[in-house]
Amino acid sequence: MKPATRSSLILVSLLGTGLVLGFFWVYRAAMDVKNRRDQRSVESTAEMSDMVWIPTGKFTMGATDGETDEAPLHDVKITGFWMDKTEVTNEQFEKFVKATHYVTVAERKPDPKQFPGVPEDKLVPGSIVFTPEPNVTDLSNHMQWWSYVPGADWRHPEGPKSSIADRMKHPVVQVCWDDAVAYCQWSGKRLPTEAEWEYAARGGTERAHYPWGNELLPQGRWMMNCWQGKFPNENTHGDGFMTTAPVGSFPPNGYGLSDMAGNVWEWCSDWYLPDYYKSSPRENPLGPDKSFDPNEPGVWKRVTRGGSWMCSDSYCKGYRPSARMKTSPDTGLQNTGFRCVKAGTR
Ligand SMILES: [Ca+2]
Ligand SMILES: [Cu+2]
Repeated sequence: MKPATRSSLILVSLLGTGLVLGFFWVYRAAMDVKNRRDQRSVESTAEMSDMVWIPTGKFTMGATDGETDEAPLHDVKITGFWMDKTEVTNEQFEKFVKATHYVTVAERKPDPKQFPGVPEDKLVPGSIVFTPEPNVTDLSNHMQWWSYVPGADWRHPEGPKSSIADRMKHPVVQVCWDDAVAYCQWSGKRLPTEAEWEYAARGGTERAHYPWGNELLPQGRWMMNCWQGKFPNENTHGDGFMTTAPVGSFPPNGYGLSDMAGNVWEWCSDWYLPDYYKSSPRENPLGPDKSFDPNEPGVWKRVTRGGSWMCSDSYCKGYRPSARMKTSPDTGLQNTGFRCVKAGTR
């Protein structure tokens, strides 16, 4: 699904309109974020049984049958690394929060400096929740199904009345890039680069459409948690899940990684640049040193990968291994989480 940013949605929720006006402030906010680095204490809790070894190798990155930012196809060499078998769960994230008392961005009051002119009492913590308007027909405007909900955060993914009590094995959501980086640092790991992520997602297949091969429904079976029915108003949950699914509910790929397609978008370390592949290094690319999203010029964004429970074959196909998404680093969403990687040897 298309990205939405925390800052722009806070502004929309406060002002009704004013998006265009908002871009200036969003730009400033993004620059602040860019210059911020979380210094959290590093505590090693690496449990290798939760990770799999992704072997050194070479793969063809990108696609020619996807969006323009997936092209050109190019060969990339990747040095082997460890990767979490699953997306980080609510249970795992709770351990981190208990140990560090970390407060996620969604739980913090928006910085008044980013919203000049907005009364202080309107600046309340919150995050971005899937709230589809009835009878959406034009899918070009994501504001029809995303809104800033006060009190929404990782413990309350749909707002203050929701709970994760029966979802502890589900991926944590409503965590922004900064939160994900803080978790990775605490666990002695880091976020994957976009290239590492795609290499791992392909699971040893060569240019396949999906992490398991070329067929969407092998033997008529859903291989991932995505969206069935007419998005965003009809969710027939043919795969068994309305929103997120417990991690590992579907068969793992060739490297033993679960949910590399669907469930939640996963944060990568790279800045997003649509034409990066034209000039990216062919060995362990780390991403560009700047960001640009033609849909929201001025807002620096980080890459997310893998698609989510909101992606459908009739619309975005975001779960293909080559599909690229981008979100501003201070934005948490109900369909976005992460997993970590770690350098080393087998
Ligand atoms: Ca589903
Ligand atoms: Cu999508």
